[in-house]
Amino acid sequence: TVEASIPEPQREAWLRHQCSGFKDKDGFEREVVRHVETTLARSLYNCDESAAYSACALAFRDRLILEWNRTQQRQTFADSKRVYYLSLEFLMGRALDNAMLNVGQKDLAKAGLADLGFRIEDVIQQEHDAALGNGGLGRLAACFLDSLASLNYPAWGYGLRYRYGIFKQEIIDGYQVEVPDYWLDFNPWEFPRHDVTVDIQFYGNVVKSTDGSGKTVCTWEGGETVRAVAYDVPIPGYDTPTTNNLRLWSSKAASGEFDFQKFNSGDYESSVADQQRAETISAVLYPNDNLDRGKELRLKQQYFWVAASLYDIVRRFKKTRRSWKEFPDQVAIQLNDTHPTLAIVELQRILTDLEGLEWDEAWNIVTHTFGYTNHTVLPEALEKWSVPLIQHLLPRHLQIIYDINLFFLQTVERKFPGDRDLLRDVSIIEESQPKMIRMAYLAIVGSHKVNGVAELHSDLIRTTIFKDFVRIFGPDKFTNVTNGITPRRWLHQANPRLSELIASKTGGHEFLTDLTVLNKLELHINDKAFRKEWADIKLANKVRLAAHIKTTTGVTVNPAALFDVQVKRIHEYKRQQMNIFGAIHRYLTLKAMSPKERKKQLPRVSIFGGKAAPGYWMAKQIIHLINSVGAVVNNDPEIGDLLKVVFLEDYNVSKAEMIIPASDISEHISTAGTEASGTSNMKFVLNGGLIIGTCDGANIEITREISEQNIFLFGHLAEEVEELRHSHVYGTHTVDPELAKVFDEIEKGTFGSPQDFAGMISAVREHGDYYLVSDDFASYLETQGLVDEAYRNQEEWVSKCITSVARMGFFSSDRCINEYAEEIWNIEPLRIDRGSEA
Ligand code: IMP
Ligand code: B1N
Repeated sequence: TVEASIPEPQREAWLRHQCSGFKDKDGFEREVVRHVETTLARSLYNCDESAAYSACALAFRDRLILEWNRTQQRQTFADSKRVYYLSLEFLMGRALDNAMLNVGQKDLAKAGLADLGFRIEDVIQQEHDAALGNGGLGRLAACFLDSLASLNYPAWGYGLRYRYGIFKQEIIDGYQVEVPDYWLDFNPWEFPRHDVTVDIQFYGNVVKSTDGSGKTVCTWEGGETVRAVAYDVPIPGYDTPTTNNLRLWSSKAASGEFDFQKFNSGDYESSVADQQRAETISAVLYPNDNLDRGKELRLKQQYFWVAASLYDIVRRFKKTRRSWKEFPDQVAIQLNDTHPTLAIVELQRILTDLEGLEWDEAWNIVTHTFGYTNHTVLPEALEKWSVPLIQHLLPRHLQIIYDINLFFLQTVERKFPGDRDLLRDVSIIEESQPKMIRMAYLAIVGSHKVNGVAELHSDLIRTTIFKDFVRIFGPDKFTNVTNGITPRRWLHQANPRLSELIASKTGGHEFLTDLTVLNKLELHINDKAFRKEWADIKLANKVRLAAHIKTTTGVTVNPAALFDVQVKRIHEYKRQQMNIFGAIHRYLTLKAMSPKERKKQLPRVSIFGGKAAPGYWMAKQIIHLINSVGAVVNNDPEIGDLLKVVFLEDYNVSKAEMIIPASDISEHISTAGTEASGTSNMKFVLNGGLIIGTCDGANIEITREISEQNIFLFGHLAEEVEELRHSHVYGTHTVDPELAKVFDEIEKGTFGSPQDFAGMISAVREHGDYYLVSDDFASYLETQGLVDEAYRNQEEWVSKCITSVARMGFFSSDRCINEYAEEIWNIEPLRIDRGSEA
């Protein structure tokens, strides 16, 4: 037991004074007041909401860390297999509400804060989002951490502790302006581990020598070192004491504060410059979503993070004193996209160069340890690193990559003798100028499983970008794990009233740990009072969003109008341009009507939100057009409530928690075959909203679960896309006539200077309409008409919403994590006892 590890003479004293955290409201209040007075050094008389937040967060943090300790001890003593989730992004959002709900003490905290003079909602709002991610990929990692802890899996996340997360977006004169997101001023959720450090090497050169037995040994020498310092973030499971760890690495100069040698010799500036250069590595998150730009600093981030994490994992494994061949029985490492692919090379380097294993034995361990998740088929997002850059930064790793490739190509040659084209096509090294390393290929070759994130996506990778690898490795290496979302944050926390209503109809909160329990809702579909309560909750959520829209944009919207929402990263493939063209079309249609006819129309609010990558010019044009259309439409007295167009500034996780529950219809309208999965589609439906969408990503599986009756699908199918693109370029391409009217109006200057939007129009009219906006436009408009019609019948509409929610059980990230655990990681849950008994 853990107790037995404390030496006998001191054991009694340690156990007698063991901390246990607060147990009741009184204890909670005492902890809050203590933190206000001592930790924060504030007097009780000037404790504002922000101090109340800090103290409350510290009280919960103390609780979490006790359970964190117990969990880590238990996992260490049980000696069970752990999974390590390597992700460059963790889009966590706020932690306090989640911590309170997961440990089951929100009611207690609410009452305690009320005694001290605060509303819990206001206190929660004080927290700055932890925004260490761009979008879906980063938020998926955060949902996975919640599920891993809630299901009691021994699991760690590894990432980078960026000083600046994703930028804050301001809209000034209709344009996006980026403001740095400095979020670390006060962060009670992280524990610095100044004793857990790893020195990471860069540059230098490789020296070959022979050891006593005549074996060639490669040593990586020289270069510079940067120090990685661990910061730990506790991840509480829901309704379980299991509290897992997210370890984030921060970079600093390896020589400590600054180089004393240089300082003493009068070179103060350069010693500070060294320090700053080291700190630059973890300074900022790259703000690109689904785009690879091949920047040297990004490669440095990747290696820094991967090397520190692997050092930590290997050190932990070595403590078990097991033999190396047992490594894959103790350790599973999941690569969240190709960003951590260097981990494959690094582990091979550790095992051969540092631990002295033979190549084949080492490679066998490596390939049984890693799994690789692919998240995109977009060519511009598939990572490639130039050979000269890797040669410069990581000379030994480049040699190992060449060896991995050589041995791989030899097995291909044995299996498909003489197929030179195949060898060229699957080579990890692309024979371009300069040569490039194809990271996805390296990840496939170095992993035992490769998965896509929704059925269509997994089919597409098997039949297109990775088809040759399916021939080489066989089909079993490639699998699908459809994404999921945590119902704790995305239902219980974001939509507490709906969560309580569901609990009252399904017999308690079991649905939060087994989402398939939602199917009990279908039994109540004919209960009029239930449907009324359901509709009231949706309206209340819309009223709250309307208030937010009013204070942030000044636009008054009618909560009874249909709320049509598209919030996600701005990207041409996600087709916000089609949505705003559609809104313009609606505006023109309304303007052309007689006042009498107009009166019969259904009022609609078009709500947009999302960030554009700072260097993505077209995405920025789209934001500008949305705001320019809003400025005209929202101030047109003839239109009034019938159409409003708003762009919500700075879309992030905490805003999503408010926006999603207020949606009637949300748009998931990517060109078929481009959105790997999408996860907000799941969140919207789970919150009682319907979808208008294309047959893409997880929309397809959502349709299968909730039935075609309950979703508004439109547009061309993935298998038609290639042919259409071809015909645009080589055939005669004419713009859809309704879309042409929209373009005419923009070009007349109705929404400001037409030059500002010329790029968006010419992308469709002159440059091949790669995203099929024109091809899908008629179908899109028609389907939006069906949405209007359906919404008029509110009874029907609410029934559709309830039925859909009832059938969403499949999309829990718990189901998804269980699939990874069984099919890829081969790990078992490990339960921890509640209470102080350790
Ligand atoms: P690691 O596996 O050495 O990185 O340990 C992770 C964390 O778990 C450490 O920082 C410890 O706080 C905790 N931990 C690991 N092993 C033990 C143990 O035997 N007793 C108590 N805590 C442990
Ligand atoms: O990953 C999500 C999916 O639901 C989305 O469909 C998919 O677009 C998203 C490079 C990415 N794929 N690739 C990225 C992000 C940052 C970056 O630097 C690529 N994001 C996705 C979860 O599976």
